[in-house]
Amino acid sequence: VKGCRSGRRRFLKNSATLAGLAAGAVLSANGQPLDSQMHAGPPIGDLRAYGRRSRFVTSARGPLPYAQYTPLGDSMGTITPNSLFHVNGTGGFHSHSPGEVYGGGLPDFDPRQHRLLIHGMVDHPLIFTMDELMRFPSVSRFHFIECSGGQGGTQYAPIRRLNFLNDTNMYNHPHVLYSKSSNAEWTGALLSVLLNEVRVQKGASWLVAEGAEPNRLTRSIPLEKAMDDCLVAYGQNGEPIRPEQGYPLRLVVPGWEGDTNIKWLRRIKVVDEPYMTMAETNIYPSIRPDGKARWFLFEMPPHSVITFPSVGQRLPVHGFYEIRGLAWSGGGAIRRVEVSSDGGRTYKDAELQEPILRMAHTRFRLPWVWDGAEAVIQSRCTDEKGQVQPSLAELSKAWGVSLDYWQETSNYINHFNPIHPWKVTREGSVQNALFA
Ligand SMILES: Nc1nc2c(c(=O)[nH]1)N[C@H]1C(S)=C(S)[C@@H](COP(=O)(O)O)O[C@H]1N2
Ligand SMILES: [Mo]
Repeated sequence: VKGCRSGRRRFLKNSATLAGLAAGAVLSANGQPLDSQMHAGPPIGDLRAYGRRSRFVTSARGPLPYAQYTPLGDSMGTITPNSLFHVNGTGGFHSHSPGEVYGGGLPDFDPRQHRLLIHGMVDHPLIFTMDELMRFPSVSRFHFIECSGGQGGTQYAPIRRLNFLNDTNMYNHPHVLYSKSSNAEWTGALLSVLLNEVRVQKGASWLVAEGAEPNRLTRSIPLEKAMDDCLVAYGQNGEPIRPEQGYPLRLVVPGWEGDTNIKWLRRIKVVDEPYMTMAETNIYPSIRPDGKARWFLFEMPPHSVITFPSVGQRLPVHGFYEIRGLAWSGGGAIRRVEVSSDGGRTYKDAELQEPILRMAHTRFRLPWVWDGAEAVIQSRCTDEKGQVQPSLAELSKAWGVSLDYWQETSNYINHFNPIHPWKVTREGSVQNALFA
């Protein structure tokens, strides 16, 4: 409260001075005259037809060149700007499945040439052009897409082990909370409408979706989900889907493992069994220490993280702060987020920012006064199914592994969603405390 009050008093004092002064001598909250903070900006002729952000804004995907995760630590609200949306499949170094290698550069499909084929167990197989797809009722929905996996082991471990990166020192990157989960408004046709158009035959129960890039990532999806809420999307946050996200067409499978959201979608085959593709047999069934693996665990579990204060950030003074974060779940809407500032001993309910949408990032916040002592802050969310985000200890118990397993294993790990503690040091820096 102290820092807060003194800041407020100074503010009031400045306002009092203001009353007796001519405009122009106004002081800003940091005590500098306002006019010294003004800039002429670029000449109007330099403004491009397609806008750009201020030259003072530098937030970027990273840590490049190995990964292109969303800098969630810099996020505001719930929408991920298209330029900062997580990108999977940049090929080579970071790729962990053949499907994730584009096979030479970013795909560059001409929408006039692009086609979607729907065939298999249907009465009327059809090939759709983009124009034809756009004539179907156009639905817009907010959904997160989160890569479900990361690899354990030592090589590039800080990148591959966690959905939330914090130890990027070894790559000499600036610290920021990176995430493999991004959130956008997707616009497209409902897959169910297209499937009704081709008339799915009796006995069909799955479909196989395939991307058009050279490696043709392919995944099997239950027909039930396809008929429920999947989108064949061409729009992302008010503009055509970005090439990195699958231009001109991608499948959006709300709340399910990122890699079911096939980008550069070219083919859907209606079938009566899963096809056991490379991605679903080799990558996404995470192998447990006892050698067993759970297959086709599609739905992403409840996940939340504090984005402020988070790794790489610094609290300049003691006093009032608003703890802010994001929560999401493949199980539906977020019902509750609790925040602790004492390492999980006690929790308080955070306020959820509306709109609270199903399978979408949800913003939460809680007022907090930092007294200058070391503090461990963390969030825990609950979704509409009543699923609660586990602590690392609870998650380890559920997997039947030790707390060290996650850092030691070279197995590919999926659905890693533990409560994520950040330590605020007495100097005000914020550090990862997950494995502390
Ligand atoms: N065609 C195709 N679709 C793909 C991929 C791919 O390599 N090729 N990667 C998948 C994976 S593993 C994930 S996590 C998501 C990520 O979507 P994003 O890059 O838009 O974040 O796309 C999925 N769709
Ligand atoms: Mo992924």
